Amino acid sequence: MSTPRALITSVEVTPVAFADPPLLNSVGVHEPYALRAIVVVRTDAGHYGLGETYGDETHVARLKRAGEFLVGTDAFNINKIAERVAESLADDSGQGGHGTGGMVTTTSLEDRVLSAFDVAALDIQGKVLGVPVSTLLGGAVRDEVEFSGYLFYKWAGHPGYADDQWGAALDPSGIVAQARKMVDQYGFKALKLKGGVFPPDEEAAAIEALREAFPDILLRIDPNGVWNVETAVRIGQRLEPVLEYLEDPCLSIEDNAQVRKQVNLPLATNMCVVAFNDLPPAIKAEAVDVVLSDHHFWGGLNRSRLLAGIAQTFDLRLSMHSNSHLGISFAAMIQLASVTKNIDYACDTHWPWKKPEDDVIVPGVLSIAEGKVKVPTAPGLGVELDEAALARMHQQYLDAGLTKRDDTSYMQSINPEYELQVPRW
Ligand code: GKR
Ligand code: MG
Repeated sequence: MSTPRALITSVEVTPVAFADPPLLNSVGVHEPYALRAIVVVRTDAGHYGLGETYGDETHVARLKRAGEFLVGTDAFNINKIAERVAESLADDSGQGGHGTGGMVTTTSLEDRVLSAFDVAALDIQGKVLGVPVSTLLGGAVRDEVEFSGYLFYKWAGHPGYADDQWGAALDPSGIVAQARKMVDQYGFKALKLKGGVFPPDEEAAAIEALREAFPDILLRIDPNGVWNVETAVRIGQRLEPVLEYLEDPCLSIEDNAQVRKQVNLPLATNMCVVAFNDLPPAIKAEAVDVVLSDHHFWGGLNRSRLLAGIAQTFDLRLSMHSNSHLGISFAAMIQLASVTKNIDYACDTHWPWKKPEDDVIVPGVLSIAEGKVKVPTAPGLGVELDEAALARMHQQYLDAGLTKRDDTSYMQSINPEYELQVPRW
């Protein structure tokens, strides 16, 4: 049997936009549309592979440039793809295009550009060989992946738009009502509250109200690093009896290390350990217990497997971080979680926050029931591109007129007094 090959003949990168509710966070509020970039890699034998990542224009420009460097490369050689991506970035200043609205700016440039191509190449490999991506990554250890319900403080609707189906959630009772809807609809067994929005004691009260309303559900809070050490220790100690883990109470490795010494809870992060070179100092400082992996900035699925190996070696636990995303990213997250034995917690997802009809994949494959998603078993990622939907969502991007995620400016357009502050409390 000859060695499989799949020569890349073209790479298309298409920015798309989808409706997003006014979700509040530590840097402002989500805009009416979230942006993503859809990567379609085509091969000489007529296969295509899909990738999805941030839609900020700087990132899109980098993806397009990297795509040009990949033509002629074999989709079975991801090491070569990584080399070509690095070459495409040789003269890059590294500024901008982080895709997180300024919340996390220290991810590796090469890894976040490589990620979408790693996923697309694996999708192609799976289609050529007739196996799911999970098989290429060493084989699924679970056939369903568990997700947590991701709660946000939010307004009833974007100013000037109709209210959305979720309603307002601006205090403990609003958060409990939102959680009730999420749990009824999706069956989540774990809930995470996006904090860093209101004074910490109010957010702690929301967690306590959730505990009372849902005695058996696992709870987490994530203020995205805007608490100082003193606040983080005080609130952390208050919530010791109710939390599964405390996520990014402070921003730096040093501050989180101090908090961890004084709070008897696992400390999780997707902000102070976001690249391979963060691991040695974080491990040395004993700053965190749980790394929230995210293939979009850890270099794709292959390099996320490497992270899982390092985590196992150094006795770190793993969970999974999410940003607003569509179905291609969701499929990739699910394939990765299905093969990662040491994911010890339900993974995060923003999936419930988007309208089901807002997607670029043929619907019907991915759905959350009982808090879990069945791992697709069709070749590759297991999802197919809907070309008409891609065109429609690209038009939505053009009509939205947004070129990058900017929660802060949007918030300031509504409340001119709003200022960024880290730490805020
Ligand atoms: O969607 O506003 C948001 C979140 O705050 C997101 O951007 C974070 O990256 O979910 C993320 C987190 O866990 O920090
Ligand atoms: Mg987080």
